[in-house]
Amino acid sequence: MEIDEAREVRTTCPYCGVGCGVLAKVAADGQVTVRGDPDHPANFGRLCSKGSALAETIDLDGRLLHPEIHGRRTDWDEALDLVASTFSRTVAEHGPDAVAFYVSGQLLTEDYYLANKLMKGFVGSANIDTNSRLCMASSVAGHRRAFGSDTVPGTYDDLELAELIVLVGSNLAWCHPVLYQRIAAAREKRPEMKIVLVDPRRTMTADIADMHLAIAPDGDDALFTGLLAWLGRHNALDRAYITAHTTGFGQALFAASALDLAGVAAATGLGEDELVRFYSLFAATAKTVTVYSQGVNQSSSGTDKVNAIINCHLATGRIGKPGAGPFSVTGQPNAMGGREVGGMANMLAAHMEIENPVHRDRVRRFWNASAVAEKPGLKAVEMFQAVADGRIKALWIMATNPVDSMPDADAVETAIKSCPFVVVSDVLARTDTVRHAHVRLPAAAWGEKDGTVTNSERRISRQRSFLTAPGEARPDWWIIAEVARRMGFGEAFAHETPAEIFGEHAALSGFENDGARDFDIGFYAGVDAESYASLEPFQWPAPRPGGGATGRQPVRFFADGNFYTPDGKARFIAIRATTETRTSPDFPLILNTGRIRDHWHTMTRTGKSPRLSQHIAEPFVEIHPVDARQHGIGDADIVCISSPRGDVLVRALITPRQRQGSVFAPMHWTDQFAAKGRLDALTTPLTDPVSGQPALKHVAARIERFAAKAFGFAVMREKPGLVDTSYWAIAKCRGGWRVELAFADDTTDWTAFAGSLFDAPLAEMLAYHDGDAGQHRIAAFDGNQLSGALFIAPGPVAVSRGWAAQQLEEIHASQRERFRIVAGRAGAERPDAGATVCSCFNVGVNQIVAAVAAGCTTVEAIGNALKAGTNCGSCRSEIRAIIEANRVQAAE
Ligand SMILES: Nc1nc2c(c(=O)[nH]1)N[C@H]1C(S)=C(S)[C@@H](COP(=O)(O)OP(=O)(O)OC[C@H]3O[C@@H](n4cnc5c(=O)[nH]c(N)nc54)[C@H](O)[C@@H]3O)O[C@H]1N2
Ligand SMILES: Nc1nc2c(c(=O)[nH]1)N[C@H]1C(S)=C(S)[C@@H](COP(=O)(O)OP(=O)(O)OC[C@H]3O[C@@H](n4cnc5c(=O)[nH]c(N)nc54)[C@H](O)[C@@H]3O)O[C@H]1N2
Ligand code: SF4
Ligand SMILES: [Mo]
Repeated sequence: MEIDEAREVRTTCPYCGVGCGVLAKVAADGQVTVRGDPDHPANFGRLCSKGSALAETIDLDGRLLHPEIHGRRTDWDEALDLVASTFSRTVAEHGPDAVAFYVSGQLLTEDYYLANKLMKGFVGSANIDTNSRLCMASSVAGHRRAFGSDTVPGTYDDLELAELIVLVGSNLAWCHPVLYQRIAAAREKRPEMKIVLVDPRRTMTADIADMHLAIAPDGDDALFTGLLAWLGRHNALDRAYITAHTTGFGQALFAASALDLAGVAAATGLGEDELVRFYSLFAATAKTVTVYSQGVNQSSSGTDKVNAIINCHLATGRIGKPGAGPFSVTGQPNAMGGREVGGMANMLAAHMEIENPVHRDRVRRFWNASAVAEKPGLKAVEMFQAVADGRIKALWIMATNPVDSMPDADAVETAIKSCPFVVVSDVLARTDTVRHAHVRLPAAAWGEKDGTVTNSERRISRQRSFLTAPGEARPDWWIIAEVARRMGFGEAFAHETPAEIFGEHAALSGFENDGARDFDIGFYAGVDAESYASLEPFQWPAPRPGGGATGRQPVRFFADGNFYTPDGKARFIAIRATTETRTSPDFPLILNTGRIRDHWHTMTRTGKSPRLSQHIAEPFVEIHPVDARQHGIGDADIVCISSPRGDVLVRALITPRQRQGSVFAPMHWTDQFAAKGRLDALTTPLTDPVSGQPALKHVAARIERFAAKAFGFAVMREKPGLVDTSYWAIAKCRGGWRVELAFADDTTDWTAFAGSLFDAPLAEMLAYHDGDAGQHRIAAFDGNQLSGALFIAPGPVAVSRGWAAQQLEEIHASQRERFRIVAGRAGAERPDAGATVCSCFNVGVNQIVAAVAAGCTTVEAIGNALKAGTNCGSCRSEIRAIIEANRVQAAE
């Protein structure tokens, strides 16, 4: 009966920009379950591995539960007073530009709106920037150059209607898995649909692609200017559209023609035949959607890449039509909402411009603002430089972890450490950033807070709370409003609920908006509590009735060929593709960075989930076999990657999917999960000149084999304190924790080391030592249960990870059973499942390989045999790749 009483709450997944609807249910015993919302138009019930594992990430382990000043617990009054008085005093003494907010696309729109209002309308500075600067800034800048507004014209339906989808710098299978699944399903229905992937790496997304263009890093400008020139030469332009609805075509075509086909081939590293095949396909397919993401945005030429793509769509009139258009997909759950509220330093609010005096005056009147910022503020990279050189004296960081995610992260950490006053609002008590805060403010987490988010297709959905905030945690909007009131701005920050804030945000979007601004949700101006509570997902624009469409009718932007530029025409941008060599004899490789399937950014949430932590359990670098050989690196070696900025230690993963000359490493590992895995210690502050977005995908680096004298693997029930080795990486598993280890010297007393890991008395340990072979196995028990086991070998440890982790959950009744853990080949009698592929059903790579050998040659057959891939489907591309690889092997 307990379950029946449970309430199912309709809310939204807090991870990626797909913005899937989820149904969350709390049973009477407190057990939370989460499933996809079948009625939500983003996902129609689907979820990926991260969404499916949400219930594993909401425990209170490590939560920040009370405000703290200098590490001392305090109450809200004291903390808020200190923040307000310090910000006020700093502004009074040094001017408004001496303070800054660094915020996040993971704030809800209501939080974001208030933070922006406080800084730009009342503090009087525009020094509020966001991690979206690292994420969407180039797309925003490109849209504004081309359309006169930051409008994303695409919708998810377009992906299903398209006949050609070009994925540029997007690993959709792992980063927007439900969109990937929607495309895969559409293609199953219409096999004639074509997909082209443009990515230097052969990612899992290549699995769905008819053509993979393994482009040279930053070759995209050349590829798309080359395409424009080719369309011109092959009579594939929509001349009528160009004439009626655009300007600047002549210059753009002229600039694009600077490279001939051979030049494009050289600049992109692609064959002329490949180029011609792609160009012909593009020319011949009216219904083309070009989806792009960080391989485009995170570049020193990111804005040009965006416009090079948009140019091709304008030149063919493929925009504002069903199944056609450029489509920048957002990364974070509320990246789009952040753009609506003007969360970036160079925007105002509701898509108004800070440089525009009419806009400033309008916002001032609407807010009754005491001090509207007069000029753009500092963009993220500049902001932390200003912190470093003392121009910024008080900094408030909300819902982001810049010590791990900003480029040149060691310098960012030093800057934060040197700042006289640092406030961090976070849900965790300990992150690499929180540890440096003078004031720590406990924020309510997903599941506890109410508000709205906007996804990649401009769809606004409610996040609804289904849990009570623990301890004294409070929603971000409340924290911001309290500080604003204490700074003397009570009247403008009198909001008592998120509904009131949303109502005001909606009203501003419609205020004096005669259709000149794309972002208009005036329909919801002053929305009442009840309507807000039951708000259904809707797409913007949603102007007031009478002002055009009603709140529910989706509008297709640019369908009439009108844009938001002064003359109403879209602008071609003339782009000359340049190639830049960043490598040098000292740093001969290009480091590319990004994401993996089951972790989210700095792992503050996904790191809590045993399921998600098993897919890839340690930081790694993908290296092409030829580069690996040249550098004397073997599979599973530990590798030191260094750049002029810093270095990290990660595991080698040798694969031909990687482009020769480039290496790829994930951005996720932090000081909380690895000895030296903070990848952004390597990246540089080089930014795109237009957008200020850092070039996180193209950094000169070198790799060296780390000469480990011994390797280790350990499982343990309790999280260890300090792990004293050169290399360690820790991951959650069902019975506790698993740790990968490597040692620079071999003089360690292994039993004592095991004692330090497991916090167990040395006398009670079982040990097996073969000094000559360098093999050591040590296990500690607490009664019948394993408290920890350590395996040491001279090379990468061959123990089955799954088997070892499982021992933590089993009862070892007899001494003989206990001894089995350290004797013989550990787990040899049981097949090793191998690295987890399907996190939903915990199916490992070796099980899939065995099933392939037994005759399962389709993803469906594997699903029938092992269930793998039959729940969220996020691993289906990997399963297909494993089938392919093993079929090939069988054939050889
Ligand atoms: N699992 C998971 N999903 C996520 C996130 C996560 O942390 N984990 N984060 C979310 C967020 S905030 C974001 S922004 C998105 C990002 O989503 P994506 O942009 O899809 O992810 P990335 O892995 O950052 O980069 C995409 C690809 O760009 C390629 N690339 C690198 N350089 C170039 C280049 O010069 N040209 C081209 N064409 N491609 C290049 C990389 O090889 C990489 O495969 O993912 C969102 N979804
Ligand atoms: N090398 C490299 N670096 C990158 C990228 C890359 O591709 N390569 N990608 C960049 C991109 S696109 C992005 S988006 C960034 C992401 O980087 P970050 O924003 O730094 O990453 P997160 O781990 O998502 O950090 C979110 C923080 O907010 C906290 N938090 C969670 N919920 C709440 C809440 O409700 N309120 C508050 N106050 N706090 C909360 C979490 O505990 C966590 O500390 O990384 C960027 N950095
Ligand atoms: S695709 Fe996955 S991570 Fe993204 S919103 Fe949907 S369930 Fe969440
Ligand atoms: Mo992002």
